Amino acid sequence: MVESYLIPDWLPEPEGFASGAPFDPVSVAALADAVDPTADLDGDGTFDTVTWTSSSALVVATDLDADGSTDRLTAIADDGEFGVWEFHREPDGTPRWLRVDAGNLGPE
Ligand SMILES: [Ca+2]
Ligand SMILES: [Ca+2]
Repeated sequence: MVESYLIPDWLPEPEGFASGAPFDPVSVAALADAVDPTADLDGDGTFDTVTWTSSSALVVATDLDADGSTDRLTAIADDGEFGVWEFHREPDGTPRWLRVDAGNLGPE
């Protein structure tokens, strides 16, 4: 069982984010960067992933290139709605979070 952090109260719950409700990847990534990763998603021996849970959602933050900054965020609500965001840097250096996937995991 992977250790999970509790989603703090000040963070908007990611429920409904796939339909455009606010989810702030910048805040979530900052949160992820501030704590120690608790899971090794790619199995290379270095912890790279932080997860949070609340009563209604699960958030997974991964540092893909092991530079200490989160590059990918996945949020899954308990109704199966999910969204995936990836960190990109514009040619001029401006950081940007792009939503790369969204949908619903539900079977129906
Ligand atoms: Ca790893
Ligand atoms: Ca990184």
